[in-house]
Amino acid sequence: MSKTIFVLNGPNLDLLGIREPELYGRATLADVETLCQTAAQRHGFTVEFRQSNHEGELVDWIHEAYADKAAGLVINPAGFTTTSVAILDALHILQVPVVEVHITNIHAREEFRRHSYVSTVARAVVCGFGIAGYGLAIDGLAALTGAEV
Ligand code: CA2
Repeated sequence: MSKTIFVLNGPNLDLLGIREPELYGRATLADVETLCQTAAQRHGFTVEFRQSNHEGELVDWIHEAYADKAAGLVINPAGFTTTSVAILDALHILQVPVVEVHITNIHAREEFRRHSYVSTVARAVVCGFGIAGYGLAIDGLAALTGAEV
C-alpha cells in the first residue's frame, strides 16, 4: 500500500480567501494545501493536493488514486456534493477510506446542501470546523489506515 493520500477539492474552492470570507474564511487554497502537507507529514503520508472546477477531472483523479493504490482520499466536493452521481460512482471503486470535508456546517445552511451523494460512500464526514477540518480528516485517515505515528 502506498503512503500517498489524495486531497481533492471541487468547484470554486480556488476562490477560497478571495471571495465570501465571511462564510469560508480568509485562508486561501494554498494555505489549505500547506495545512494538509503538515498534517500528512505527521503520519508519514505524502499528499496529492488538487482542485478542479470540472466534474470529469475530479472523476479522473479518483481513478488515478485507485490506480496508484492511494492509502486514502479526502474530498471536499463543494457544489458537486449534492449533484454528482459520477463522483459517487468513482468513489465506489476505491477500496480505501474516503473522508468527506466541508468547511462550513452544511446542516446549518440551506436545506438543499444537506443531501450529499458522497456521504453515502464516505467512511467519515467532517464539517463546520473551517479549514481545520482538512487536518482532522487527515488525522482520521491515519487512524483508519493504522498510519498513526
Ligand atoms: O462548506 C463547504 O466546504 C462547501 O463544500 C463549500 C461549497 C458549498 O457548495 C457546499 O455546500 C459546502 C462551495 C464552495 C465555494 O467556494 C467558494 C470559496 C470562496 C468564495 C466563493 C466560493
